[in-house]
Amino acid sequence: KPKDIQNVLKYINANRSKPNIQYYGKAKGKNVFIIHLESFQQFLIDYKVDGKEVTPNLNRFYHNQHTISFDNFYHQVAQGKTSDAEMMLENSLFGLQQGSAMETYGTQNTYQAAPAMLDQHGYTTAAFHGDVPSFWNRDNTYKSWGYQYFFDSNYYKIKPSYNVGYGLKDKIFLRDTAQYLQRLPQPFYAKFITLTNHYPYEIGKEDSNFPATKTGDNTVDPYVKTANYLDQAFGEFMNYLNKSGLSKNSMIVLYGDHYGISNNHRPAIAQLLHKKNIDSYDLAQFQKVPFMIHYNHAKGGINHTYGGEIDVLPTIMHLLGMKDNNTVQFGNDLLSKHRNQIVPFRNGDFVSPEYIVMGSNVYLTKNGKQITPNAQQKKQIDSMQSHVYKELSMSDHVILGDLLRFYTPKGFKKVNKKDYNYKYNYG
Ligand code: GP9
Ligand code: MN
Repeated sequence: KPKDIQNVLKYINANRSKPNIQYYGKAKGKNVFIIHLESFQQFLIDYKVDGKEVTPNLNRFYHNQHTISFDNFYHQVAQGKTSDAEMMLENSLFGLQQGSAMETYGTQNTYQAAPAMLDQHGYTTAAFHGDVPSFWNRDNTYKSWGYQYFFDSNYYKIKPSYNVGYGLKDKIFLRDTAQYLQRLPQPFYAKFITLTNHYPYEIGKEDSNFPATKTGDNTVDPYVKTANYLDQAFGEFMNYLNKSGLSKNSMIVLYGDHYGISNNHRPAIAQLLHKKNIDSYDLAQFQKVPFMIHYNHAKGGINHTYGGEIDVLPTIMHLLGMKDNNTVQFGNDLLSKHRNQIVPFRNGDFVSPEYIVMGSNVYLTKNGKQITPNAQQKKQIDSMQSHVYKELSMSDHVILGDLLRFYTPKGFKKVNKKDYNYKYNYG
């Protein structure tokens, strides 16, 4: 068993992509903001309802010349939803086929996660979230990942009007976060998990008068309203970051964790996308979520590389100028020039610049045509498919076998969970 990790490392080392010198280390020493956009899909970017932009602030950010924006970035979550996204983003390990790895393997397993690595590079690390700490077993998992602080809902003064759905409304959450943020020694790595744009997409008139869509599907139609509210909250937070000067010495990273509209709503999705019918190709595209990176003077623009949540950590590490020669991470740097662009979904389907494979259906990515692969195409697709299964099963092996306990990368200090206590002290 301890030997298994050596096989994993061998595989990862053979597949690692080289950093792009145009970007490597360009955000070195900066604060890092990870802003989790709940249930936020890429199609919302520049989307209009009744002629009005749903997310004007995010759109502006997306098109800013110093934002590196990705338009072929996919979520890769399964049943663990938010927790799968967190697992991928902070460890570059896939979530599990079933359940939530944070719940079943968050407390006991050994990890070499982003917070621990950045801590050891002199960063203060903190997570902020307006829900109870036990949701998705965050209170335990974050210790395994080495978060120094976890500001959960107990840290926020709550009035009845402050809550909707799962917890604190995004505007209140981000506003009241400043008091803690101001006291964090810099540089810090801080993640903010928003909440309001979550099914069932409830929001009062006083918070958003944005018009709902009119597909007639009640689950779908209010989605743009809470997305608009999230956008307002983001806009206000950016104002704060700009006014306080924090944005100057920070790298701001935005991502959508997963779809907000599930595949069970095909007729409504077709209407939203102004299409007569939608097929598996459209549904695959519909799994795109935003991924954006912004820092002062960044060489921005829309980047078309194909990637997903598994690729975030290597990308961030390279921007921060951190070497990843010996890490166990399954993704690869999205800014690298020569990278593997096969994006696995958790069920083994995948997207690539050439093919989109959904079950037994194969599509050409460039035009959405369904094909019956010829011999040569079949060979290509088979080899991509086995790559996908290999990655997923190796990652599963790391988590299910707790393999990282048998291996500590050079220069990395093992996390000791007992070092952390997130209990709010009501003193
Ligand atoms: C709850 C929140 C929601 O704290 O993060 O998680 P989700 O339902 O999206 O997985
Ligand atoms: Mn979520």
